[in-house]
Amino acid sequence: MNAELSPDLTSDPIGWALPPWTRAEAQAVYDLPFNDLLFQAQSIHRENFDPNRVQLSRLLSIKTGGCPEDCGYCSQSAHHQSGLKASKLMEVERVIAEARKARDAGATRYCMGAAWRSPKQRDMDAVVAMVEGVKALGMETCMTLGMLDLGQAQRLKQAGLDYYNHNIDTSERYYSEIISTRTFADRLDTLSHVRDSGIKVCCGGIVGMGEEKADRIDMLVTLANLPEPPDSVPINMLIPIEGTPLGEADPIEPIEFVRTIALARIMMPKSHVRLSAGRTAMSDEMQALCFFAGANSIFVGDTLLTADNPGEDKDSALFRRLGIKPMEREAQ
Ligand code: SAM
Ligand code: DTB
Ligand code: SF4
Repeated sequence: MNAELSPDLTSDPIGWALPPWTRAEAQAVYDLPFNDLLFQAQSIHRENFDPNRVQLSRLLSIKTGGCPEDCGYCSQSAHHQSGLKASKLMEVERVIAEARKARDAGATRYCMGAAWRSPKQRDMDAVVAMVEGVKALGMETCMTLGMLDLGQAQRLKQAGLDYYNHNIDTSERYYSEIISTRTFADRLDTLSHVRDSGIKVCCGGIVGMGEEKADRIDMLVTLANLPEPPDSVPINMLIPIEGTPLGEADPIEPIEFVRTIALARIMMPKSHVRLSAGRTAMSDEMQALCFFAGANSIFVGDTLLTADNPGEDKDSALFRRLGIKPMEREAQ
């Protein structure tokens, strides 16, 4: 490793963790001996967060399937034959009732996802009513509805939306291998509309789509070098879905996945790093390593949007064994 790029392991860990990051600097960190990488990540984590608290988010698919986009990983794309049944936009009252159940089970953030390229103007009233209703329950609100123009972002902000999830998914170089119906630049445009409207950004990606190590590193470099790093960084491990182009993808090597989490923590010290999709395929030990590497948020509940998630009993048993407690809601 180039000595100049080698992080100084003896200095204050946050001293060198500042943007802008170059790929070479990020790669030098990613390639550290595993114990040094984890020690750095955990040290930075402790400077910024309670190491034994993990934030709990709950997902709901408010509009499932039939999506016009062709994302190669997704069960909801109309371009693939995943066998998923498409449904219409859910009724506002039902969304609020589901959110109440999630709140009573300990979730502090409610994330509503729709299989849209972007919301139609005619859907905005219902979506706004969902934000207002969930907010009134005392939960943080998050939505992921595809691309937004500035006006739509401002309207959601006015309704009280706290977070908008919009992932860059992978590196700019690999993006067109996975999605052809929109570009990496389209993603960045929506992210700037969200940021400019004052909504907090939730943005991350997927690991295990056949990408190279350089793609994982470049994805994190792009995120860390945004005008502000995202408040929340979901790192998903691909859930291979039968009938999609990535249905037969080889699983990511677990240590590579943990390195990706650690690098995200080091490059974005103040962000919540979410150990997102794919936990059903992870051992408890792998999840424990991810928490040690700085992951401090998860999705709870039996289902993500369409795919399985470990469920409350498994997660509370894991938390008990690890001495982890749910994070309180952030003060508003
Ligand atoms: N349609 C909206 C969009 O694409 O922005 C929102 C919903 S989309 C399902 C949200 C994110 O879920 C995607 O950007 C992707 O990162 C993640 N995701 C979808 N399918 C996945 C899978 N099979 N495995 C892992 N992550 C997945
Ligand atoms: C994110 O990064 N992961 C969540 C959330 N944002 C919307 C979605 C995961 C979806 C997993 C596949 C499914 O449930 O269909
Ligand atoms: Fe549609 Fe989002 Fe799935 Fe892509 S990831 S196909 S945009 S629902």
